[in-house]
Amino acid sequence: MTYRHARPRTDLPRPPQAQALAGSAHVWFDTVERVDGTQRTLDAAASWPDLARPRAILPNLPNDRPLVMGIVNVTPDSFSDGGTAFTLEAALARACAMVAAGADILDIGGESTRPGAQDVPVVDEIARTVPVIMAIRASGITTPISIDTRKARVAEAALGAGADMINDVSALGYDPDLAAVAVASRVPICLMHAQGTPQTMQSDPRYDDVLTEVYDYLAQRIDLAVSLGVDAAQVITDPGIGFGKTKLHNLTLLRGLSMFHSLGAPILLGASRKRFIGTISGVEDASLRMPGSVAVALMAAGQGAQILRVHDVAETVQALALWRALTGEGATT
Ligand code: HH2
Repeated sequence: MTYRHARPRTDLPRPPQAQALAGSAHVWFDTVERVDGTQRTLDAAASWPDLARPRAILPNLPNDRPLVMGIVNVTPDSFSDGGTAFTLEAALARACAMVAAGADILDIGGESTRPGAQDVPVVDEIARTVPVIMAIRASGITTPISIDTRKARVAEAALGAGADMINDVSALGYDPDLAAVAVASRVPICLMHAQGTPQTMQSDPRYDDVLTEVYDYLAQRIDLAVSLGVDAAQVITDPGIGFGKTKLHNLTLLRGLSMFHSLGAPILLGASRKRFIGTISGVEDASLRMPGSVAVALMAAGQGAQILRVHDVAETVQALALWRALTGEGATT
């Protein structure tokens, strides 16, 4: 297997041979590292035009800057904010505040997938998420909504209530019917890597080479989705930070994140408030991990990630506004 890794840069001015990384207005590359076993070769960016091609994300959203996806967990037990948006009123208020703070997408979830979490029955997950989506739409908010679920029936109900995208942390591995929902609705679907299930994933995660193994897995899941009738242009990929990964696995994936552009799909990254941020910064309380989360979001932005899934929308939007002003072509004028 040969891996192509566009080396991301944001410094200015750009040399004439610079290419926009996956259509980014801020991240560019002029070199692609080709890795085949132990052999490493450097190619000019122009040899690989697919790496410069803009990715389709969601209609009416820009695809040349990182989008901020605000997390609304309608759960009693999510790892950092469980119970804080568990009523309809609280979830709606959270969604409205995130939109006012500049969220580009809202990700509504009714089942925690934190390590050790138990499955939530379909009827309960629908009862948690669908009224929230309906209330958001009834309030006049048109911001695209993603439904964070592994289950076909939940996705179907959420799309019927006004959701625009499916976020499946099992990458079609949990519910065999979910692909058909994506095919029929034609909405974007995020396929995320996880090793194991939420019940088992943090017991002893192991990889020989985490970057290439996660890459290979996502490539296989994209192929599977396409074989089931999903349009490749619908697929969004996610390396699954914290899902069956140690601190070192997470850091390796973050450092190598831009390699995932060669899968041809937009990259979604969900690192917000996760354990490795607390471990590295010495902050045990997950709700206090905003600064570390913003640091990781900026690192991901610098690698051309298209969607950043975060709890702290206002802070991330502010950080990205500065990052955008300091990078990108417009920054020179
Ligand atoms: N992480 C979580 C949930 N959904 N979806 C994607 N695509 N990527 C992620 O990294 C991701 C995700 C876990 O975070 P959170 O929703 O805050 O917690 P919980 O699962 O406990 O509700």
